[in-house]
Amino acid sequence: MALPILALLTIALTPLGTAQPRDDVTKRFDCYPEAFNSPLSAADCTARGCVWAESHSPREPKCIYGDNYGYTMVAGSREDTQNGFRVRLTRNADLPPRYASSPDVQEVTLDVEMLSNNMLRFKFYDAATSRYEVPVPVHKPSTPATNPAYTVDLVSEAGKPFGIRVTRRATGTVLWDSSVGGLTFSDQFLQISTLLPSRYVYGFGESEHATYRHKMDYRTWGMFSRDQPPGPPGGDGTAPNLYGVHPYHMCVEDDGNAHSVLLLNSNAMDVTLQPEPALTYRTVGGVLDFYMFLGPSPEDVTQQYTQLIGRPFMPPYWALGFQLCRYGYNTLDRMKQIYDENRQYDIPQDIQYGDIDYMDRQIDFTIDQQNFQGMNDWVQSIRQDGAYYITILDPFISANETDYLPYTRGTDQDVWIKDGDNPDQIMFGKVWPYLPNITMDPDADWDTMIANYAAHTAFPDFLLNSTKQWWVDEIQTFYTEKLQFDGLWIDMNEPANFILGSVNGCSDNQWDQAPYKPRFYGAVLADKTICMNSIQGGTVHYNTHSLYGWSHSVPSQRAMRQATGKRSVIISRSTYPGSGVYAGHWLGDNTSKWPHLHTSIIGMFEFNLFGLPYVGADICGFFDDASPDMCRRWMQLGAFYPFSRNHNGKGFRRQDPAAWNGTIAEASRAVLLTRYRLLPYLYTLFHQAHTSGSTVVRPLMHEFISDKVTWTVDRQFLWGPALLISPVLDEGVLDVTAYVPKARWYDYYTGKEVAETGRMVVWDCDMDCIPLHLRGGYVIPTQEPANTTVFSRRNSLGLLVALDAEGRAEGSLFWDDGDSIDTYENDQYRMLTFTVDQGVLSISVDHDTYSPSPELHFATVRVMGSEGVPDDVTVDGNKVAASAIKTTDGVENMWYLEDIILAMNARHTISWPVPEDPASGAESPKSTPALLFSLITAVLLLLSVQ
Ligand code: MIG
Repeated sequence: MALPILALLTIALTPLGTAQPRDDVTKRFDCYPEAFNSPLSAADCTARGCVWAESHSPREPKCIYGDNYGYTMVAGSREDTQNGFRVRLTRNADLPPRYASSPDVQEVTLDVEMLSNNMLRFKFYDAATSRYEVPVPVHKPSTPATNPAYTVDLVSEAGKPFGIRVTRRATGTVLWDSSVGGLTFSDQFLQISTLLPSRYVYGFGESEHATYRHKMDYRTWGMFSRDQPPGPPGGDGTAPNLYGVHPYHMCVEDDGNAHSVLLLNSNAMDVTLQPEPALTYRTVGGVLDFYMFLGPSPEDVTQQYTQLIGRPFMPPYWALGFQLCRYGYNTLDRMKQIYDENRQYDIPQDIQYGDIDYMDRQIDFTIDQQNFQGMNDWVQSIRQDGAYYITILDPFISANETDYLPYTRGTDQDVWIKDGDNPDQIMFGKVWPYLPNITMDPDADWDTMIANYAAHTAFPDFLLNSTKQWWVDEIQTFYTEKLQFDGLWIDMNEPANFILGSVNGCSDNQWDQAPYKPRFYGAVLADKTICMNSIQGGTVHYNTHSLYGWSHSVPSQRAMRQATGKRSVIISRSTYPGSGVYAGHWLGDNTSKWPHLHTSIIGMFEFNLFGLPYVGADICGFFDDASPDMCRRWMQLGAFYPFSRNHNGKGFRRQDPAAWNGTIAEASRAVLLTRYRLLPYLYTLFHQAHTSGSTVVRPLMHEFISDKVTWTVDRQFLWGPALLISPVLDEGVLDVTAYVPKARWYDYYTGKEVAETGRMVVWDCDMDCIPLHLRGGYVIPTQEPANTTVFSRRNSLGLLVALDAEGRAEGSLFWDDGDSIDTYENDQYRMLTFTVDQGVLSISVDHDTYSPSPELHFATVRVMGSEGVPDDVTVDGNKVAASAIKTTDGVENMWYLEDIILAMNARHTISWPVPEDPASGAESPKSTPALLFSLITAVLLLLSVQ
């Protein structure tokens, strides 16, 4: 008995182990973040009212906040509000101003709202002066906090800075404690720091992170939307701020409970992750409006977050198919040729794209009549193949064309962002196109080209209703008159600009010359975008900049639904919390290099946390030439991106599946057929994301939180709870080192059970291999694949039944017509559930307001993990011939039926005899260790809360 008990102890100890207190770190909150790359003197520091302290390591700040820095509570100011309370804070009188040009707000108000049992909000604002607040709608829960999972205390002691403290009631863990000094609330600089309960922090974006779990070594991440390809980390280990902004992170406490925090603020900001562990936010405007979600599981956290910011949109079924794109087909003939070649190789492909080269000189709403003449005819012709077409549109509109109606109509309707220095004039930048009717020097460099030849472009102000309507109308007109496309790809909406600020540069104003420059890429805020004092949405672009992509997505979805009458799909480069309601996201202009396979998994994890599960990277890489082996491995990985698109930059070597030789086409076809086979499962996961906010691509940690090893796994991922994907990510490697969490797992291809779990394993993996495993306890619906989903959706379905240790499994299937708008909301869908227990598989119809063709049926059922192979199986009460119960040589405990006909429209039962349930016996051999395990767990739990 000794051995099993030891083993149980180890299992139980790992999840409950607590963090080692770090005595090598002092609590240091940086009072001089500007000095990270410049010398600083003690005098500079004390002049700011801070404390000079020699640091122990180069990254540690030298100038830190003392206990007097911040605010104190105004005595007696606490008052109850409808769902919380309010207090007033006053800035310590002896502090010098933080920045002379940015007056400190002397009295700050703090509102605490207990929004539900697991959601709270705390907001610091200036009750006397209205300040910018993010216009993204949030959906506060209507359920009051009757039994909150948290308590909120105010730390207000003499000689200590004021702070707010949030504690998880169940465990006593302090989730937030801002009584560490440094609270600053000035006009253009706001800062708050908090201690964190653990060093397991995930999220914040958009940046390319080398690991999913953050490094807590004073790394500082800038957040400000930017036309910036993911690139190499800078000297301090951080990488540039990219296209979107997500001031949102999840923290997993040392006992495995998770919480997350949103700072709903859209100004340029940065965050520093510190070893205490602690977190500092700095932003250059707005208010400090925090929402906290108590989980307690990572999935709960994501569901609560998307409850607030909005659940992700439901993609049409075809948007889950494989997609092919490149920048620089340059002619319709070339696009056709590549499309045809891929079809000759039988590559499953649902979507063909047109990038900006289809346009006349890259002008929105035009088609190049020389090189893409006949494009719409061709687009209509590929529908016979079951294929769909997505087109690109950029936001900016050329102002130098004659008879260009989108511009003149926009001007008539007053849709443009205005010049901050001349508010009745349009703010002009320069992007595309080049001026009409000019001769260009072919040898000119980029800056000269832009300076001499680029046209003036106006930027639509998508925060205005008039602009939204104009955009919807322009898309409708383009659709009706020129091109009937199915989905829309919106690019460059950071917004990107090829010159700094505007055609006149930017004036010396308080927005472009803000006193604090967060740690973002670019020397000034207007770098690669428009001037910060431009007038947008009734305020300055300084406040709204990072909302541009979000505001562009909203009318884009409306436009596409109106034009097509269908659900359609939108892909946006720039995103913000709430974007997932309208759009998906690709991870931007990556490079054809091996490390970008790995970082794409981290990017998918992050966007699933952010509520944008429809995400993927450019398969085979955007910049540079891919190598055949890399592209082959990337096609294997990319076949499991929810948004699965091979996209390439201009001028680089072809990298579509048919580009290489038959071998890569074959390999791509094989893995895409696997994807298509699994689409009913993926579609159901999207339905769950849409209705309950769960993730689609899921870090292992979300399913195995009690196993701390999973907290750092970012080279493997799950689809939902049940499918584990362990791709090869490195050059020249023919095996995969994977972590297999404790559960029953079955090889997807063979049905063979994985022998050893709860440890790292090494699987051989030749160039055609991508390991896939099914988790015991789940039933996964499948469908015979085809080259497009139009055809695969007519094929027969199947069920993969992966039994858990108790012989049980469950699953579901969401089914509708695949492309109507809001089928769930309009009650036009079918929901099947699958349960297996005691040798009985029931297929039940939980919801039936959509009826598929009566032909549609389940034809195969595969049962993995059964105790031996039954000799007697009944389907809907009819005994199956023994010869119809199939097995595979060398695979134990797996059997399957083929060629059965179980109509999707009806309920069904399949049953087989199972050996008597050992757990039901009074003195069964299994019950003793199980009991011991529960006892030990209970004792350890008790110990851990001391
Ligand atoms: O910088 O439309 O990220 O996917 O192919 C060029 C051309 C603008 C950037 C996008 C990329 C797209 C490209 N665009």
